[in-house]
Amino acid sequence: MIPTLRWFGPTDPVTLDDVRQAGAHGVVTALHSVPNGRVWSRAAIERRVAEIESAGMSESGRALEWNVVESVPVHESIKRGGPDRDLYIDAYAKTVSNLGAAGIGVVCYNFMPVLDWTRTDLAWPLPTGALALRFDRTQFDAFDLFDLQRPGASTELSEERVERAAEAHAAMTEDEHAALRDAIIAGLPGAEESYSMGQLHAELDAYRDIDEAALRSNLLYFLEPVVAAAKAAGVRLALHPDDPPWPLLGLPRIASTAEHYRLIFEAVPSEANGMTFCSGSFGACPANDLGSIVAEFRRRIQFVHLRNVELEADGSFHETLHLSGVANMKKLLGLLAAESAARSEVIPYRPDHGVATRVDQLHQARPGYPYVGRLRGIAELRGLLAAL
Ligand code: DNO
Repeated sequence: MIPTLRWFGPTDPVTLDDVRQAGAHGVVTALHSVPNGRVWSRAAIERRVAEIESAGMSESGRALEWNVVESVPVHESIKRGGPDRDLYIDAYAKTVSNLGAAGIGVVCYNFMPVLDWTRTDLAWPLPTGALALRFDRTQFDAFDLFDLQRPGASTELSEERVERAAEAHAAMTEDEHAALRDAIIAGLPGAEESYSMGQLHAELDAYRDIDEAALRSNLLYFLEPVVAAAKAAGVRLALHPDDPPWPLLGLPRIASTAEHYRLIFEAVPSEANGMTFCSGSFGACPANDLGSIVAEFRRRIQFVHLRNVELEADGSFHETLHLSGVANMKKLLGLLAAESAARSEVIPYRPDHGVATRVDQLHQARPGYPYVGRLRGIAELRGLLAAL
């Protein structure tokens, strides 16, 4: 398998030298400055390829390489099935063709409506004092019910959850309210959208008539032409699971479980229609059996995110060190490495997120993406693979 690290482009305080020196052979990045929905031009892609290759040698003995795009964002109009979706689908297919022409083989994307990945707390102290990301179900409910005041929220949630959320809401200071709101709607790294409360209401309203079946049919409508373009360009698409893997704010979810992926692969069987296996996203739901997801979809897995979570009694979870938590990394890496060895195209993986260590806390870093915490992650994962 190919070790990679995510790099957010020229504005990232973590540099390509840092990426090489961490032991990554590949870079996972995107043209984050291109507005969502526009075509990524061949020239802009080639410039980024050249920038990465000219950074120097990786420990593979070859130049650092841009292996995976994470992500080409899917425009909301495509997810909602809007009247102008064909324009955006066409632009997406062109971007995929341009990426393939530049030799980039994997495109990671997600199909979560409105919000990309979501956490409520970006600095949750672990017992050692390192800071991790956390999703607190009660705090999220409190935001939904009392801050956003989403119509329908109180009827969807159980009485007990509403009561607990009311208590949590009343106990929060103004600063805590603001931090919670920011964590949820300001957009975490890689999420190309952020919203004001008014915009969020409008976005949610636009999904009023879209249930799980409608959202899935919008995904399949998008996949038909885009998978064909990917196949022709030698690109494999890799759908990232929902994070967290359950509905939020009354919005449907269609990539949270093995059954969800089965439906997608049965409908569009082309091998260019693949999965990003994310141990942390799937792992946040105890009903997801990580080993059997890898075993069932191993042929479809084109990219791997490795991180770990600890589950809390009420359905909350927090992120933790790569080798401790619900995911048995030894077992998962064993299965993934065997699959990778059997292929002509080796599977790229990256340590997903990392805790903010004391040193990281002295520097500016994107939530979940501090350097030292991820350096520890990639080192532990490479060590485990070497031992296997
Ligand atoms: C979080 C990432 C996500 C991921 C997208 C994929 O750290 O895993 O932002 O990149 O959901 O499109």
